[in-house]
Amino acid sequence: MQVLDVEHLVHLELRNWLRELIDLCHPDRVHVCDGSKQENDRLCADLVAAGTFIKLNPYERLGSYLACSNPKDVARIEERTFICSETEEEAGPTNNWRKPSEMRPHLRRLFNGCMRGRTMYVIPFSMGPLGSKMSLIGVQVTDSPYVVVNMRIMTRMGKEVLDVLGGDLEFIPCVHSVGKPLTPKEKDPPWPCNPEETVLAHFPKSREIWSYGSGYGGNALLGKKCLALRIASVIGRDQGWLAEHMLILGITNPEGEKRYIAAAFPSACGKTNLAMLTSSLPDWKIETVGDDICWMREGEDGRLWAINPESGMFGVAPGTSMTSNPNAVAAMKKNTIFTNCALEPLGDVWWEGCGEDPPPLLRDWRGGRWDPQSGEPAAHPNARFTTPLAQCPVVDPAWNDPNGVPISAILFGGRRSSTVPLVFQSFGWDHGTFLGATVSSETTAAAAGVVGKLRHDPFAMLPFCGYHMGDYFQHWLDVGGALQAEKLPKIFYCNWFLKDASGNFLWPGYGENIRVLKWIFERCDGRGAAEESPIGFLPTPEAFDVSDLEVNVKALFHVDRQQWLQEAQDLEYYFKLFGAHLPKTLADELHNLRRRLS
Ligand code: SAT
Ligand code: MN
Repeated sequence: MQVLDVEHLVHLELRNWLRELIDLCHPDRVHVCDGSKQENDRLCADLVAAGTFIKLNPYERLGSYLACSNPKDVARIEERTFICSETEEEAGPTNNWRKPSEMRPHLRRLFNGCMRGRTMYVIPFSMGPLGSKMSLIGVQVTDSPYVVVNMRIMTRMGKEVLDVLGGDLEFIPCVHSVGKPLTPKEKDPPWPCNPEETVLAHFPKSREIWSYGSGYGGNALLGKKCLALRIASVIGRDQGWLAEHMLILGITNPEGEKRYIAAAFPSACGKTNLAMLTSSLPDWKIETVGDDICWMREGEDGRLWAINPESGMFGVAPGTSMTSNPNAVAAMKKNTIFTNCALEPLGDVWWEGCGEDPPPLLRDWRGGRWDPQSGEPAAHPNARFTTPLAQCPVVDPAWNDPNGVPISAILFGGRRSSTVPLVFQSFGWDHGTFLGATVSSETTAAAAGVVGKLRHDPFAMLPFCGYHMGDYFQHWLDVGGALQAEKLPKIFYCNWFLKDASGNFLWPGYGENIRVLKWIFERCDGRGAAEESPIGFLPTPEAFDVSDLEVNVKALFHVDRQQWLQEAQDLEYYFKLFGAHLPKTLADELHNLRRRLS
């Protein structure tokens, strides 16, 4: 392993920035990560020695580990997430705002000496294929080796990134600390963190990220939501492209024709499952480009092209099984980091909905013997697996292509038990933007707080947009307006989560979702019949393939005028939140919806 030294880095700005951080955080040691396997092996061995990692049974899970977090550090914390723009208006009504002149001194106080007794790791990483015009480079400083080994899966990381960065390319500075300095005699807990002082600050103008106090997921792997969504959404606004909370999949029909679809759903609503679904219709095939984040911009041919800025999945474990997602199950057979899953006595992981009964003597995510009678789950509901995307059996051949893939359709969806039918198509780009703006969904365990509460989550970006949401809507209208209408992706809205009066799901979901994608594919090709309804185009009964399925088609595509008038009323109220920033086009779309309903 080649030892990289801060003082030998060729990038002057990077060197100076690191010197300042070393002065501020006072780490005992500094390690610039090269991303090599040797480095990773050593860090994993250190994590095992520290009690953070348990090495899993290599016959079941080669090169894999389980980490269990502090019970106070298990999810994203939206109340502690801040956009520090100059004015509150720039951050908009959906973000927490702090004045930079208040946040900066607060951060200086928190970070002062915060890495005492620890190693400062320097992680150069690329969001997007190395050297792609669409990629962005970040450098994360962290005192968590758990973060380093996760970042090595989730991003392209290490020496090659420094080579691309060269002496003068720009990088996005990301500073992270678990916020638990150690005195010389103190024993380090297995999951150091500081829940009382946790704060995640984003500076859109200087494009900086500072995260303190949490070691979990999106709070700590700063390339993901912080850079690839909150900061990238601001860069995309300034440069004319889109940074979205979307999966990207390729779909191939029986004739061998292929299209790419991007789809936005809130966290823990099945993006990973949809991105790699195993089709229930023979001869239809799905391949995966990404399962969480999508950057889209105009390509040379005037269409929208997309890359997945990540290189791994940070997927929700509970509910992942051979039935719901056999490809994810195969992907996580090796080189995977599990967090907050339960542990079997023979050294494999277990979670609710894994398809197998809990074995005796299960250890729960808190580290104690699990009592099946307790009513508590053995795995935390937001337990995760971190797995290289390349290990997914159906990873798309173009997933790492620096040019990305051309997008034919965009889907929006949320978790709605009523009102919204299984699938419908927008009348055009502006109406599609309106549909994105109207996404509502029941909250999940991906963020701290109440689960199952219906809330507006426009474009599934509510916790991830780095500026005023009203301006973000306008940006969507502008991006679409700049492209030729016939080259624009078609926009759809879908809802897998409809329930009947007894609370049973109306739609089987998972592999059967291919039927929805099939109709979308055919609509993109100018086939696939549809009929106009007040809310958009619905599939005609003949055009929607329910062969061999026992479902209530009528209920799945029912548009209840009363419910929709109520929905429109609620939207009118919601849209007021955006004040003068609400694009007139969207107010007009709402007006038109009302007119069509009455
Ligand atoms: O932000 S995380 O990556 O921790 C989880 C999520 O919201 O998808
Ligand atoms: Mn997500």
